Amino acid sequence: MVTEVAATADLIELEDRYGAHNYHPLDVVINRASGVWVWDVEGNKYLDFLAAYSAVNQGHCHPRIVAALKAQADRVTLTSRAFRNDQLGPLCAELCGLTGYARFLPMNTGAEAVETAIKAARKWAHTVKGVAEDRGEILVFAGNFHGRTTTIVGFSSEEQYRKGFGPFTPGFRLLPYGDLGAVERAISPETVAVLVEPIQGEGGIVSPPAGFLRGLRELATANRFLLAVDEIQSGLGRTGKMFCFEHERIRPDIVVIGKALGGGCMPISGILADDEVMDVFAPGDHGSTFGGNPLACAVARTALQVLVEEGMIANSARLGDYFLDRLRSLRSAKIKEVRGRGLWIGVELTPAAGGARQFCEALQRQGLLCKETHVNIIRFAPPLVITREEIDWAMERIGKVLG
Ligand code: IF1
Repeated sequence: MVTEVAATADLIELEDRYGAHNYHPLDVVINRASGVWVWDVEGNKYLDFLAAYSAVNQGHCHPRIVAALKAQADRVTLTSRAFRNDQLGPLCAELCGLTGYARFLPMNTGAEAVETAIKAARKWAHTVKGVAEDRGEILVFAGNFHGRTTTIVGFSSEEQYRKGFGPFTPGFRLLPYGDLGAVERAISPETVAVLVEPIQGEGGIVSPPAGFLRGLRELATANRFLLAVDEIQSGLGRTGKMFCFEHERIRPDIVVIGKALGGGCMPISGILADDEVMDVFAPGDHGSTFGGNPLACAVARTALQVLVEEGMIANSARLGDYFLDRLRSLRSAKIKEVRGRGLWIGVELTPAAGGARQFCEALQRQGLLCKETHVNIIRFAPPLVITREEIDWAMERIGKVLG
């Protein structure tokens, strides 16, 4: 097969010249991918250790997911919610069967699903709990990342995400992550919900102290506010369980999902909740043109099936432990800490190491793609279909670059 291949430099130039400059990507131009591997336009092969920030947990171009995409694309792709389609109902039912929640509300991007959780919590507090309109307060945590809308960046603790984008939505209170005492002191009759990542991804793969989520659950129940857990990145197998909150054996009132729900093919997100919360939405209260479209729903149904049927969640637990052990046994003066859960691992470098970016660039030259977060943290999050041999292959290169 002869394809026209533009040179890397030309494609980068086009993007830099005609695209907005809101990213600083590694200069690798990918045009093909399969499983854990991707190829650039020059034919170089790389192991993908980012997995599109956990949106391709099932591996790139999973054959069953791509087949579902193609089959559905030939039938019907979009109806809007003004009419019904034959994929949304089955997806909702399958998600509820898998997770034990009563209802699912579909959106497209993660940020939209978080916005949906915020709207649900506020309206629940107003109509069910009796908090005065425009008074509800949502508790959030320093180091959070929940998306890029103006409401969401308004409660970010990261200066860059906010600067210049105000004025912001009121009604959020920022607390130290992992500090149950601070949460307890912040609770008032106007507390609507707590919104939390079970592990902070953008924050640097930061786990709260054991018992934090369980403590939030207890405070939410005792004080009658909602526990909303953002599982957009941590969910769908990433940490070795379907949801990260399962490690603490709790059940949130709202679960926010996205990313891997679309199997790396389609943007699809949403919230899971029971009737008391979901019933606050009446026709016209909320929605989205593309939300619940049959193409995304068909893909999501298959994305969930392969995740479960092909043992990807167990693989994440097993190989995550293995990978973590191997990284921890690296003796390197550059490494300050190795942490994570399942196949979601952060390697924090010492300040003296000179920043994580150069190591990501060095790993790229070795055939391994990963991305720094903040200045000193390299994150490793391969597709959940990775094998032990592929981790060994990666470890050889990581050892070379960090050793
Ligand atoms: C980018 C970060 C990761 C998320 C959680 C909601 C969203 C995200 C826990 C919003 C999105 C993405 C966004 C992406 C990079 C990525 C990211 F570095 F920016 F923070 F993964 F670590 N909740 N995370 O992680 O979902 O609206 O993007 O679908 O470039 O902004 P979205």
